[in-house]
Amino acid sequence: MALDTNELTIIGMKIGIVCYPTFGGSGVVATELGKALASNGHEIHFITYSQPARLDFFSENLYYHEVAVAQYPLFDFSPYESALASKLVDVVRFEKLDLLHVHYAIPHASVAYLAKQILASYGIHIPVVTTLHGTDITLVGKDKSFSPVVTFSINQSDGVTTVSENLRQQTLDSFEITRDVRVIPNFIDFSRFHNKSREHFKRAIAPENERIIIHTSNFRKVKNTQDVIRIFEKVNQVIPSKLLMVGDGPERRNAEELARQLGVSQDVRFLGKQDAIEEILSVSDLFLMPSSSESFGLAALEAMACQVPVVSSNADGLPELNIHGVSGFLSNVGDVDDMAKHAIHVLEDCNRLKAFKDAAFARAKEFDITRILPLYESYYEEVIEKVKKG
Ligand code: GMT
Repeated sequence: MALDTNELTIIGMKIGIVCYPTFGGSGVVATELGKALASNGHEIHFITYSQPARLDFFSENLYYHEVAVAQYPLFDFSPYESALASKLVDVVRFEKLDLLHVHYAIPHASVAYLAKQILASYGIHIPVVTTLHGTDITLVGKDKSFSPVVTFSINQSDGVTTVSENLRQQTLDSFEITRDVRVIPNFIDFSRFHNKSREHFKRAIAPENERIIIHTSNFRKVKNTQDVIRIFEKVNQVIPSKLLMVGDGPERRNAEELARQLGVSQDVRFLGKQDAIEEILSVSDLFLMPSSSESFGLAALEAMACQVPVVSSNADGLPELNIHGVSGFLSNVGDVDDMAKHAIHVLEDCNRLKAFKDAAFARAKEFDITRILPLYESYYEEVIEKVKKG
């Protein structure tokens, strides 16, 4: 770590990032953040149980440390937390990290606390920043079997961020928090997410020039994927359309079943998990997100960055992203009629659709990674300085 005396900012920090390496939003944010920090000259060490899905290129500043959990006949449940804590101790000591940034409270914040205590016995005081992403607070974290640990590990972190003001407020309302919590919203990297016109792909999906509606998620209960099908069925009666369902998860089967029951399955394509999501978004006209809970709505931001307006619920942090009547529309959770009405309004007129597409893109620009990255960098510096002063 070096000090740039002109700017008085710390450059070349060594940061350990802990996250879920799968397709979930928190893992995507953590990975994209690490990649951007690496491009900005910081040394980034991912410490996860498998290679993060979007860590798909070589950079001299990026390192990956796999957490391997030993198997033993006695273990009904593999002790992942102990393996992760031991790995954190090892990587912090030998790579001489300046800070650990853990994403998602359970179990990463509590494991970071354990690692911090062990490291203190070596005389190392590693600052820990915890980023809360949503369900770790709004769903899982509130469960009595987790809440004492969640409360304790948030309070013991040296810095805590949430991805929206709503999530910050829910954190303060749901747990006995004794420290300040900073809001740093989700972001988008426009070097990847921009409209990549794929006319041949559009023609293949919508040969009669139908409108293309899209939903991407992990098909969990909170995503209300059956509402996506219900909304589509209503829109399709008025405006000939196709629906692309991207992603996979426990609710996919029910959504497929409902599409058959409502007689729209011939117009709905379930595409499963897709890496090149920006190419599919780029041929789409409207994004549906009827979630019952959504701390921020990263998938909606990715759509907006590809000029796709959003019809969503008004759950949690969504109104902080989707501006009603500008980048799309907001409705109460479960109000399928209202969402269908808004979708038809956006789609029925070409000029209006174009205006919504432009406005969605302009809104997404406000979350450009070049605006959000400095917020994380200066927060890290603040936390490192605070821990140094004791
Ligand atoms: O959406 C999910 O269920 C995945 C989840 C995660 O933590 O992986 O996403 C949450 O974090 C994203 C990134 O910060 C947010 O944009 C999502 O809104 C949030 N999901 C929910 O709150 C349901």
